[in-house]
Amino acid sequence: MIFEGTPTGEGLHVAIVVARWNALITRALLDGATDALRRHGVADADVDVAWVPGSFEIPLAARWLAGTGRYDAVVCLGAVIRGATPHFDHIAAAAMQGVAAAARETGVPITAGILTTDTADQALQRAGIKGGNKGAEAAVAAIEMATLGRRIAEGRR
Ligand code: RBF
Repeated sequence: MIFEGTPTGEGLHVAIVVARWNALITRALLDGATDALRRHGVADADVDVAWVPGSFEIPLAARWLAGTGRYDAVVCLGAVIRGATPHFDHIAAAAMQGVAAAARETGVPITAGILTTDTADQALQRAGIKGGNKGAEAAVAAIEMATLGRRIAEGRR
């Protein structure tokens, strides 16, 4: 049997965690994510958003949301920009590894639209200012994983 998720979000409940740090960029990611969820059939009323201070705090909020059992998937959005700070690698790694751990612990799909870039300009480009929006990609990946999980659990294609 071959299992595959689909980009059909009808009836799904989705939570979004978004970091306030670099808010100009993360708001664009949030716009991309909510727009993608809507276009793929997720009802606005079935989408909840939780703001956290920075990307370092994303995993805990994602874990809390996933742990409620109310959501089919959680989408995480942040922007870690290298600039001149040695903190960059630590924050980026903690955010990504923490998100992965929260997904494993709960069994709820949690996707990461967390940008890690050298400059704010690069982050803006990946937040849909000129083209693709990584928030939208993370939202569609969440829908795909939620539908894949259902199909695997039910043993059907
Ligand atoms: N959070 C981000 O989401 N993106 C960043 O680029 C970012 N840079 C930071 C740089 C420094 C030097 C510090 C101290 C924090 C930064 N944070 C950033 C915030 C971090 O994710 C977290 O919210 C704070 O460290 C509080 O725990």
